Amino acid sequence: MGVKERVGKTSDTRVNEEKIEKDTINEKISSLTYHTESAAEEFLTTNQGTRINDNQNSLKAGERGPTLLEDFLLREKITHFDHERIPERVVHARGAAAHGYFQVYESMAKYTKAKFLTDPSEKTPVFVRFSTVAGSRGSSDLARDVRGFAVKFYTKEGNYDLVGNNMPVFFIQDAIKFPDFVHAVKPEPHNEIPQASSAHDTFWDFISLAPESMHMIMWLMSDRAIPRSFRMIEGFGVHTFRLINEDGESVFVKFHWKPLLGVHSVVWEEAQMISGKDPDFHRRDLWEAIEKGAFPEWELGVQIVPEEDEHKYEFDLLDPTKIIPEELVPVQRIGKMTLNRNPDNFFAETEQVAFHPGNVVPGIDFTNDPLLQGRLFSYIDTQLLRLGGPNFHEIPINRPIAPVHNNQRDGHMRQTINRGKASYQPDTIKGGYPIQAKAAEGGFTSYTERIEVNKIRGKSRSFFDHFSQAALFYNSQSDVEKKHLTDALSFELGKVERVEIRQRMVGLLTQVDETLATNVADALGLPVPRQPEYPMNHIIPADGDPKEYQPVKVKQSIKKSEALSMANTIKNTIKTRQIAILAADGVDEASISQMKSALEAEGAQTAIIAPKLGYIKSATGKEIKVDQSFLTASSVLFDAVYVPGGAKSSASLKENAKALQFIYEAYRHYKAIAMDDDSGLLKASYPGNKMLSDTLKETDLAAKGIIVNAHAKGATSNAKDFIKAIAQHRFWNR
Ligand code: HDD
Repeated sequence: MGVKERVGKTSDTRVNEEKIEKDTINEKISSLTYHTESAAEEFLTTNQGTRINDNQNSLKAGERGPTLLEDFLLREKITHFDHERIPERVVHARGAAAHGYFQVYESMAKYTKAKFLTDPSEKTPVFVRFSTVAGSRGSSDLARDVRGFAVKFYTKEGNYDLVGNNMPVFFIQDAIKFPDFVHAVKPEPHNEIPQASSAHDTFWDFISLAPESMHMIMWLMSDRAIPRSFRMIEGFGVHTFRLINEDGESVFVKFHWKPLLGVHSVVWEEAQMISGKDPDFHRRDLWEAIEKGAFPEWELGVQIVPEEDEHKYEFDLLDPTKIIPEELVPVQRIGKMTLNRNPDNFFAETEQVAFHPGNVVPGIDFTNDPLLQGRLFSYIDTQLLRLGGPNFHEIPINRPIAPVHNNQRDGHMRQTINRGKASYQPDTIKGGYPIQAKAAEGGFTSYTERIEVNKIRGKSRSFFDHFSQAALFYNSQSDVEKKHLTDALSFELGKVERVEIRQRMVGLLTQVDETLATNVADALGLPVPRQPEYPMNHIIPADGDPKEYQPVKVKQSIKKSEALSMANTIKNTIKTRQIAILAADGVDEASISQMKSALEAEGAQTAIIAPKLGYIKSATGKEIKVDQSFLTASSVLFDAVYVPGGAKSSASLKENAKALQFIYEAYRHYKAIAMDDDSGLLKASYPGNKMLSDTLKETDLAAKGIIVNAHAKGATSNAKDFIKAIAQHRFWNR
C-alpha cells in the first residue's frame, strides 16, 4: 500500500492546498515563502531526511533498559524541541497577523514616486501584525493598552514597513527615553507583577514625571485602549514622514488607517471579564472573520502638508506627541487594504516577522522627528537578537518580492548560496554587477534637506506645549467618553500605592481640564492642587535651568475635533457582529429562523445558546441544533442578545441563573437586546433596576436599545429595529 492510501488526506491539508492554489494575489510571495510540506503524502523523516520507522519508542538496552546515547532519533527530536523558543519582543510581544493586499485608488504621483502609490492597477501584497504593547506573549488581548498596527507592504521596489499604532501620538518625544518608559510600564521587576497592565506605581511614577505624555495618556485612558476588535481600530503612522515625487519635491505626510467597520470599543468591565472568559478574544475575532470570508478592510488616509507650511501650525510637525487636527488638514483617503488570508503557521509568520520603520522605498522618506530617528536604530538591533543573527531578512515572511542582489555575505543561518568569486563592489571580476541604480532606475536617494545648526543635546522650544492637545482630545469627547476616561484614570491611579504619585498626576490633570482633575481627585480622596508639582531637577538635564523647562501653552486654533471622538464613527452596519440567541425547549421555531436569517442577511453571525449542548425541541417538536451552552458561552463575547418567543422556553430561561446573568450583562454593557415574548424575563434578569421595573412604553425601551414584544408586530419589523439597534453598538442612555 502506498503512503497516500495508508494516510488519507486530513481536512486541514486539503484546506491549505486549496488556499495556496486559489491565492492569486499572494501568489508572488507564496512561491517564495512556502516550503510545501504536503503532510498527506510523505514519510516521517529526521531533519537529515532519513525515514523514521518508530516514532513511539526510544532505543533502549532491553525493553526495560536504560535509553542509549546512540539514539540519534531521540537526540535530534529533543534537541530541536529544547530550542523551540526565541526571545519574545521586548514590547508588542503578543500579536495576531494576517495577509492581504493594498491597492491605491488613484495615482499619487503628484506627491510620491513610490510605485505602489502611483499605479491603481497594482495589488501590493501586505502582511499586517496587530499587537498589545506591555503584556507578554501569553497575556490577555483585552488589557488597557495601545494596539500596534504594523503593515509590511511587499512592493515591487522592496519592502515598505508602516509600523504604527492605533493612537496617533506617543508618550515621549525623544527615543532616549524609550527604555525608561518601557521599564516603567512593564511588570515591576522585583515580582513581575502586574502582567499586561499599566495600573501600577512604576508606570504612573514615570508618567507623572513626563508631562509630554499627557496627550497620549488621554488616548490610553479613553475607550480606544479597549477595542471591540482589531478590525475596528484606526491605525496611525504617528510621525510626520516625507513623500518625494519624481521631480525630487517633498511634502510632509501623516498616515492614517480608517477601518470600514468603524471604530468601536468594549466597556472596561467587559474588558476585564473577557480577559478571563477568552483571553484570545481579539486573535480569535480576526482569525474567524477571515476564515468566514468577512475580510477586514481599511482605507489608507494621508494628511499632506506642503514643505513651505512646516512652521505654520501652533505645534511642531516633528513632535510625535502632536496630531494635525483633521480640521486643519483633512485626511484624503487614497487606497484600501483588505486582509484576506490567515497565516498558515503562527511562529513562521506572525512571530518571525520583523518590522522596521527604516524599511522604505523610493518616494517615502523620514523627517527629523527625534523619536523616529531613534527607532531607525532600534528595530534592526532588536531583530538581531530576537531572530538570531543578520540573516533574518531571509526568513520567508521577511523576504521582499523585489530581487535582492548585494555583497553582504555569511553569518548565522545564511540561506542564500552566493555563487562566484567576488563579494565586493566596485569589482571587475564579475563585471561590476550588481551595479548601483540611478534615481531614474529606482535607486533610493535621500531627500536633500538643508540643515544649518549647532550639534546639541537638547530639544526645541516648539516641543514644550504638553497640554493643549491633551485638552483638545478631552474636549472633543462625548459626555460618556469623558466619563469613561475619568473612570479609567480613577481606576488606574486607584491601583497606585504611593499617594505622592497620585497627587502628582492630579496636578498634571489640572493642566488638561479642571473638571477632569476634580473628578479624579474626588475618586482618589485627594485635594486638587493649584498647579502641578514635580521635582524638576529629575526631569531636566543636570545643568539645566528649571525655568527654561517649564511647559508652555500655545493658543490653539482648534478647540474641538470631531474625528477624535468614537461617538462620531460609522454606525450603519452589523457586519460580523456576534448575536446570541437564548433558547430552551418549547421555543418558537419560526421566530428563531426568521430572526436568524434577517440578521445573517446583514452579515451578522448568530449562535443558539441553550441550557445544554445537543438539541432543543421547539414548541412543535422540531429539533434545533444548539451552538453553545450557558456553561461555555458568555454575554461579554457577544454584541447583542435575542430571546425568541415560546412561553415554555422563556419560563425555563427565567429559572436559569446563567440565562438571567447573560441578559443582565448585555444590559449593563449597553448592548442591544430583543425579545419576542418578554414574560418578565428582562425584569427578572436585573431585579431592582428602576428602568426595567417601571413599566416603560415600548418606544421608550426601543430608544434604549431594547426591542420587546415584537411578535405582535411580526418578525420582520422586530428584526429591522433590532438590526438598527445593533448597528448603534451601545446605548449609553440606560
Ligand atoms: Fe516600537 C516594536 C510601534 C516607538 C522600539 N513598535 C513595535 C511594534 C509596533 C511599534 C507596532 C511591533 C511590530 C511587530 O508587530 O512586530 N513603536 C511603535 C510606534 C512608536 C514606537 C508607533 C512611536 C511612534 N519603538 C518606539 C521607540 C523605540 C521602539 C521610540 C526605541 C527607540 N518597537 C521597538 C523595538 C520593537 C518595537 C524594541 C520590539 C520588537 C520589535 O521592535 O520588532 O525595536
